[in-house]
Amino acid sequence: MKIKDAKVLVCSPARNFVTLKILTDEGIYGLGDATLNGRELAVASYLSDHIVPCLIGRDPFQTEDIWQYLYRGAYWRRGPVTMSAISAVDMALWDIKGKALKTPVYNLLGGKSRTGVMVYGHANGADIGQTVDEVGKYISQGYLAVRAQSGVPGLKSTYGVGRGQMFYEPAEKGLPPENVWSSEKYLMHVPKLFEALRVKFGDDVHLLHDAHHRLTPIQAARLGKELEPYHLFWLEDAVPAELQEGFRIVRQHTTTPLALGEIFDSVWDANILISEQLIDYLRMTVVHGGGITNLKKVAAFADMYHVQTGCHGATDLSPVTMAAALHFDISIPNFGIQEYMRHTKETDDVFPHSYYFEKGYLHPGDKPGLGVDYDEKLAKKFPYERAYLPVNRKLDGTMWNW
Ligand code: GCO
Ligand code: MG
Repeated sequence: MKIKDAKVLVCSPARNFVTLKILTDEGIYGLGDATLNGRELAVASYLSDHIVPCLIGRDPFQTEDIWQYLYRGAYWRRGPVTMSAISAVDMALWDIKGKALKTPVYNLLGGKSRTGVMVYGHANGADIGQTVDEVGKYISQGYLAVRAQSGVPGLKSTYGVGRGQMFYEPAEKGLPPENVWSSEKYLMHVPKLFEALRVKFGDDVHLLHDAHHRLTPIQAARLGKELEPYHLFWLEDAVPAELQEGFRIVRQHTTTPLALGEIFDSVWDANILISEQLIDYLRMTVVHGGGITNLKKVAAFADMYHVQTGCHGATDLSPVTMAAALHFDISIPNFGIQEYMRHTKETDDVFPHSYYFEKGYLHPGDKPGLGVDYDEKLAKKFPYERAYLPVNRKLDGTMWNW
């Protein structure tokens, strides 16, 4: 079997997605997700201008060699644009391999290690009362784990508080929206949210929270400590993680489990975090972390240090990534949890898929390959529209992390 052609497909069914479709001379094709929120066209160009010409004529079964060719062979390694492009190729090749061998991809990764993939949903509200109600809706839909984010008194808008209740779509059309931030106000508020949630729902439901890169290490340490009575499943992205060593401070002060890494694209973003056991969950994902081929290796390394996975699964990752993540999640030994934000109907219609939700778990389905398709005709009805994630400023106007 040989790769005959590859198409880079950009569409916007409710939000922008970049999809790679690799076609073979035997009529089998594979799909990969290449979406990088707010910078989509950079990856599309990387693929069509630089990668696709190098793929033609290759054997699609050579997932490892092609990965090395694109990673080492580019000379310029790593970075989200490069790694998202490599990830898309890798996903599409695993999809082809599964279809050619007539088996779901998880069977090529070691087979099922569990019956289903526990997921967490996103609940948010303008204030504590609304957020509590939203968490209740997820619980009544069968979710075993829910991430809770609430508006902060005195701040007009904040991360995680959405447009639409079951959805949270941070990217907006036009130029980047500006949010206003105060770590002081936020830190006073969050423990009250989790106290209210435990009073209302008791101890069984897993509760998660995302600080979205906004705190300093000592502030994160304080938050982790104050949240200990409410035993969170995890506190995510408490501090921007460029300085991995900074997490020693957080770790020494709190037993709240820590999750990190949705923006990581290489094991070298997390080698200290993992080997010093500074985190509990690694959020690297198939689409930005180098595909299934790379993530398998990173997960094996993490497993040696008691770090479990918790793959990023926001709606800016397409159903192709969600499917790839589920095949990965269900097969590896150190799976922790999978994020699951539901896509809109428009998105699901463009990407018909076999994975499904049942009683708190996602199941990849048993179609050969990844089990996702792409309706090219329908996708054409949703042309790309430039959109950006928000930027963030402190109360005095200083730029801060969003
Ligand atoms: C999460 C994330 C997302 C990101 C988004 C950016 O935990 O799901 O933080 O909400 O903000 O993926 O594109
Ligand atoms: Mg996050």
